[in-house]
Amino acid sequence: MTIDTALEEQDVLLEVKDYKSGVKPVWCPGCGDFGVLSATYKALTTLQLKPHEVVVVSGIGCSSRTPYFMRTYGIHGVHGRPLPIATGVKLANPALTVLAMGGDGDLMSIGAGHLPHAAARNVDITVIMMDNQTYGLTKAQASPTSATGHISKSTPFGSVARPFKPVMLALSYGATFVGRGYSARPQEMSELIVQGIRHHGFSFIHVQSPCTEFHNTYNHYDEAVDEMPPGHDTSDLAAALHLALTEERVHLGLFYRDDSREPFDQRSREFVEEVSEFNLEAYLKRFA
Ligand SMILES: Cc1ncc(C[n+]2csc(CCOP(=O)(O)OP(=O)(O)O)c2C)c(N)n1
Repeated sequence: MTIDTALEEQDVLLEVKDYKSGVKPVWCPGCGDFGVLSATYKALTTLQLKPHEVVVVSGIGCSSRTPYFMRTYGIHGVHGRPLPIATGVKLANPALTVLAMGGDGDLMSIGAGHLPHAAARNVDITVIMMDNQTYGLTKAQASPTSATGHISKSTPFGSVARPFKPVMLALSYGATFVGRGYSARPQEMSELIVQGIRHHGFSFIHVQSPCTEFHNTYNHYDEAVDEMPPGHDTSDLAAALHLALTEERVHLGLFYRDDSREPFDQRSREFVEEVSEFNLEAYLKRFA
């Protein structure tokens, strides 16, 4: 898709329609991913980001089709690899706003090994994980976030594994912005995405995004979701971890943020300057 840069150059107020590609989503009726898509359109509109300044990177899955529906740049990558691709895009052009969007299979299963590294490096990208607790595209195998006992095509006697806790993982890997949204609450999610994009560092937004076809959890989440407890201190990592481990309630909103750490793209620009003064011989002597 080409982006009409005439619109970009003018100083016009961008509206939600300006971020829509015109390709109609192929998701099933009621799919939670519609809520995530509309929250993302809304967030880009709030931030008035020019479509050519935004890159949406995904892997493979129903949720990973998102870039097709957005009038931004996009890369529909390979399964599990949105984070390395998004990291490369951000390092190549730090001026871009880079979103990595995918499912619980994509980011917690085949791509799980990339999350710790991207978070620990504090790459300035915003990850939006659409968690339906199943593999939707390949028709209902259990995923790493499926509940213990979950019956599916791949677990006919019930899943034996304990479900991953994505918010807890992101916090423990060192993500500097961690929040949770729910597809049925797109307005709140949109505000979280705005904050995540504004945050200069690695942002991880976990979204409970039910799959109406294979694992319809709307009734469960309508009842289970909750606001952040009053007075929750978003600079307190231990408090955030404690909330993330809570089984009874599913808290929505911002768990944690740390604005003190230097993002990776900034550090890597400094490397370029350091490399020009680098003395390889002297360096290697340290290890002789
Ligand atoms: C290397 C590789 N292995 C397996 C697949 C098959 N595959 C495609 S999507 C997918 C899982 C999708 O689940 P998720 O990421 O949770 O996305 P959803 O469809 O639920 O949104 C799998 C296993 C693939 N495309 N590539």
